[in-house]
Amino acid sequence: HYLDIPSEKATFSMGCFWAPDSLFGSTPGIITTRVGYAGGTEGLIPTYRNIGDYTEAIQLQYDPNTVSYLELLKMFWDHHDPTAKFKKQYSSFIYYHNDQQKAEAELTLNEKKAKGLDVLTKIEPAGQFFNAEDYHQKYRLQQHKNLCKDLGLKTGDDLINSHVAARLNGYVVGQGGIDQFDSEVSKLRLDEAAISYIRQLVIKYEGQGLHC
Ligand code: MHO
Repeated sequence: HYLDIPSEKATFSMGCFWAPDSLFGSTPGIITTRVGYAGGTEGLIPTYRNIGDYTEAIQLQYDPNTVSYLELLKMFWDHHDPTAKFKKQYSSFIYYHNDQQKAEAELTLNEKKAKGLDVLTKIEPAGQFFNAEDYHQKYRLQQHKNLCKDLGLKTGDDLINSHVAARLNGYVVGQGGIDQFDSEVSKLRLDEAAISYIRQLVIKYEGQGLHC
């Protein structure tokens, strides 16, 4: 059972948080995901409408024996433009949870800079993470209301804590691809109707990339 698997946290900001939620959700080794707000002024309680100086962030629970932090960092760098100037809400941040993550984040940042890239990414210690509103959790999956209902995903907490929700939030937009879906589908304990519904979405959207 996945709850017995050793897990670590990773927290990234890389623009609108819907896309990395799907990107990482179907990545092997990711256990659960949640989207929220990080990195702002202590004492301010951020919301989507009143985000203050927080960034939209994704927090991952991952199994370090299956996916390394360096692999997650590679995905972080490859899936947003760290040289683009945005307002703070969409700015590029790595929030590290321990000294090793900090060192590896700095290593990869320095590699980018050594290539002459004007990288704006900041590396900061992970502070308090505020969950985003329920409708932002597994946003792509939530567009399939009947599927969520059939899977018993009713509340924001259901969506945050469910491994299956994390995987399907990627698969419904084609992330992970059909071969990976077929190879892990038996572990997800879905009924036949759900499997064929999701399968046609994976096939339809595979390779089309992510957007917000
Ligand atoms: N363009 C998107 C951004 C949402 S994101 C969670 C929208 O406003 O619908 O910041």
